[in-house]
Amino acid sequence: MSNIGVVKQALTAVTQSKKIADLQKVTVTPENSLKGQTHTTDHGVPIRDTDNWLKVTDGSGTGPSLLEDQIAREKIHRFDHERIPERVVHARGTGAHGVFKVYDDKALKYTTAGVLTDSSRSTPTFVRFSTVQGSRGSADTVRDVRGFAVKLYTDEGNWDLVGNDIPVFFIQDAIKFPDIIHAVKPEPKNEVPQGQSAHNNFWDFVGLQPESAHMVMWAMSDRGIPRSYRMMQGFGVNTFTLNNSKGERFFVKFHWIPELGVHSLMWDEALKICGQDPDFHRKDLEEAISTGAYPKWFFGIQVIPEANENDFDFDILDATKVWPEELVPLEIIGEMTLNRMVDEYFPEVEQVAFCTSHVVPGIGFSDDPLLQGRNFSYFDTQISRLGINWEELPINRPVCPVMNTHRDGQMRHRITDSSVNYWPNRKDHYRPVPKEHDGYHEFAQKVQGIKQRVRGAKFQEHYNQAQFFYNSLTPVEKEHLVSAISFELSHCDDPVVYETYTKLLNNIDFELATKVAQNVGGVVPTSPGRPNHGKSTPTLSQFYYAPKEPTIKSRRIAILVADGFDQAQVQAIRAALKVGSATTWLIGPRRGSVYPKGVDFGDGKHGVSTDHHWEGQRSTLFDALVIPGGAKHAQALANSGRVNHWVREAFGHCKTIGAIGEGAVFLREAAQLPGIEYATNLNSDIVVSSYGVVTVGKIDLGTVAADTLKINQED
Ligand code: HDD
Repeated sequence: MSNIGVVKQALTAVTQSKKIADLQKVTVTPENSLKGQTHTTDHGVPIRDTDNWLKVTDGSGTGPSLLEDQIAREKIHRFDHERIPERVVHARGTGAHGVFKVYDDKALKYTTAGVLTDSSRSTPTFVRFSTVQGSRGSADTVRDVRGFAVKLYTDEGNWDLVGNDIPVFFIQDAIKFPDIIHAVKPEPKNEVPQGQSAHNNFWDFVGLQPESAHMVMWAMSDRGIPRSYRMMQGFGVNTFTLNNSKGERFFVKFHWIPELGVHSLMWDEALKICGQDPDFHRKDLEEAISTGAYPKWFFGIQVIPEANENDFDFDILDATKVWPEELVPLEIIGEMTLNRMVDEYFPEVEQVAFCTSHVVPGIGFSDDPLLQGRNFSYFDTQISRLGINWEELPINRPVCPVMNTHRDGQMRHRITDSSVNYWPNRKDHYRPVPKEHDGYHEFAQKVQGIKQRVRGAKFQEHYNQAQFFYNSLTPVEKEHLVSAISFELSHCDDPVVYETYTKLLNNIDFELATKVAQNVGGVVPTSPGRPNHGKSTPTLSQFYYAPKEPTIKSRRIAILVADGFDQAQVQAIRAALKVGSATTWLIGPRRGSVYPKGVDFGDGKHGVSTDHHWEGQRSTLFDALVIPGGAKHAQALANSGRVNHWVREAFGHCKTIGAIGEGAVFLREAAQLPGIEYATNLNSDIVVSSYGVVTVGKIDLGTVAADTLKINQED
């Protein structure tokens, strides 16, 4: 068994929950019991041969295949029907199991929901992360919004909190959802592009629908290219409500904040990873969970008492607006940890189905017009994807009792042994919960008005918060935003589209509009479209979420080696990084044995196995890089064009690079990282230079003839 396998087995014990126990009832074939089991048909008949179709043959082994072969027919027919419709949005994703806990009962003043107030509970959860635009087989690291959908299997039923990694949405009213999605999806004429919003139709739509301006800023910021699903925030986005035992109602927004901080890829990295490892985020989640680096999020709520609904200059029911934390503080009340990957993708990740309308007692909806429409849409889409009995599927069914008069329909699994299937009935089956007890009840909201297709007055303002977000970014985040919008608009070839959008940008910020317009040939403004209000907050920049103590937990660190590397140094580095819970990966000239300093090449005994060949895994797939000493090894690195590119690329992506002795000479003389100071002798033990390049002069670097390290000019 591999190391990861051993760790996985050891971790299984701590990842049990009511939901896992429930799923194990249908996990009929745990992997360790499969060995040696007999192959059967679906109707259970053991079969002797699953490799050859029944034929009429004269003994030569060839001849026409017979349709009467029910075993072959079953195999092919099952296969023909393996696919179900992919999700109309968020088709590409991955998922994991976990647990949710609250710290105390502080939220009792807002809600009766046990899941939010009972600290003795460990509520099982399943989370599905996703991209939005691409189809099921698209790449993970595209620029896009990320879905963050959480199913909480509470004692009072399932609560689905179906959010994103961005706190606002493109549109205010659900009736516009088909328009925004048609616009962003591949164009109808040619079905391009895949996994991209960089095309005419998306920018055409958002240019004409300015309520999207705020979310476009977020999506084009570094939030659109997360480093990992584990390193992004999650937001319920819509305004929900909480009800307490006194009959009071509060408006609420839900937040997830990652323990590891919010981190992004560089755009150049993201583009390359799309090709080098399209499953980068899926694998990242699996690697973290299987090595015990369980991803964790803190859970927070922003709460507004009903009486204060109208106290703000924005409408708190408008999903294109955040509630600034300076106005509505974030209260952290719990946490969620993901601790178990799925056993099989399809029945768990593909069949999991979320509905915003699934809430539990103590939680309710608001008149947020986006949420109201979502509450219709999700149930409907699950019927078309999975059929009317989708809630009976193992991953979707609650861990508390389910009992009602719903019956029949395709793929019904439950058998209810009752002679009545209606209420009221003479047998007193399916009695609703008495009023004085628990059970879901709607808040008695007074509603009166005129039927109209309209939006509230405050819904008409679209730029204040887009500007607020832009103002809150650090200079480097602003630079990335300019580059991102420029990339996207450069992919639009209709001048009407990029001219319209650059004009719109001038309503957000003059400098932003000018830079983008100059880059893409848009309309360069001569004066601001509207004044910049100058307001900002630290809480919108992703730097705000850096962990209090810097951590390398679960980071992937490459150690570049060639024959002749210093093994003692590598062992020391690996041990030190393991203490910080990082993973280390030896990258060498070949996957197989590489021979350390002082050992004969190919001696058959002292080789060290590398994890990857340096062509096989590029620097983009790692967070940092270490180059140990060893003269012969450093020379070999210097001679490889690929290695030089590897190291320069890591440097270009601002990755931390460490080098020791001859490794540092290689950096200085061959890779020639610009503007860096290096350790040059034994006395300058360690030099931390700009851009996170750290060199250690364990040896007198002066003794290594610099000019013996030459760059291979092929690269
Ligand atoms: Fe949605 C899927 C998030 C608005 C209609 N949505 C879906 C998923 C996420 C979101 C994370 C994937 C769930 C999964 O992993 O299975 N959607 C959002 C957020 C929104 C939002 C945060 C704005 C606040 N969505 C929205 C609107 C509508 C929909 C306004 C329709 C009126 N969304 C759907 C859907 C999907 C979906 C078509 C496709 C697959 C599914 O529901 O299960 O019904």
